[in-house]
Amino acid sequence: MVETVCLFSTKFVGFVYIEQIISKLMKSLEKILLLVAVVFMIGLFSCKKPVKEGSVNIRITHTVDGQPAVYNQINYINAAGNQYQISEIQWFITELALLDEANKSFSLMGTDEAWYIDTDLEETMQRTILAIPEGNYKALEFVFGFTEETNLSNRFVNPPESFMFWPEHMGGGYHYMKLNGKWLNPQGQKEPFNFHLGIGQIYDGEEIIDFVHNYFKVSLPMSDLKIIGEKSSNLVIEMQIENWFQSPNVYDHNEWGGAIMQKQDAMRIAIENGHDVFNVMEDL
Ligand SMILES: [Cu+2]
Repeated sequence: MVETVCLFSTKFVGFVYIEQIISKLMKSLEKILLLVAVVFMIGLFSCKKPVKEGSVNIRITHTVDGQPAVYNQINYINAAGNQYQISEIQWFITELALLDEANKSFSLMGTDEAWYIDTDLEETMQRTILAIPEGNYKALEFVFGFTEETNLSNRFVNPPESFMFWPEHMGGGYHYMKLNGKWLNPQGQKEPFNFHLGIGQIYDGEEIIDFVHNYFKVSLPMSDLKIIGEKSSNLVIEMQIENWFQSPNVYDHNEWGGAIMQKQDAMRIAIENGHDVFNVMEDL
């Protein structure tokens, strides 16, 4: 009897011991499975390579006949034969974007953003855009001025942008550009011109019967801009001032006078001439 009890208890102890081993093995197996799962997940994520990003620095330059513009001197002659000078240029770029080789557009500014450029304010003449996906880009695109949807009155509350307002009764919103200068009139006198572009008006006599949104989209081909991760590339957007006045329409200050904000015909030919005003170069 005693023996049986002993035997039983030995068997019992042995059973408990095996159970403990199995339990330990299970726990180890669980740990191994967890480890395998973690390693698998890490592997999965590391297979998807993170997109490398580079940056681009964009500088604006204004030129006349291929040379940097010189201000406040009657030193230029346009296609119409007007002798003229440039005093200052203030203008807006919106919807700036890069176009990649698959025609996919990468936006360089928010839809509610505008880049104000002013030849008297050096800090407005360049900007750096970060976090551009690595790749080859074939064109730079932007809107000259504002689209109808974004040209909203009172969107700028502070100068200098707010100084660009376009009078409400002429269509509101903002000037796309103020290109101010002087030309020598037929009497040989210096006369100021405000070559201002924005919303045009269609008149029936004195009454305005319609508005014209004169903005245009610019697409500037580049010879393959490479954005390389953690590196900065340099682009220059050039405004070739003389081209506002020459092709396809010869713009004559004597014909249009000093103020054109209420002359849609003058603004229309300026906008048509705008097709080859801009140029982009890679600054190596
Ligand atoms: Cu104006």
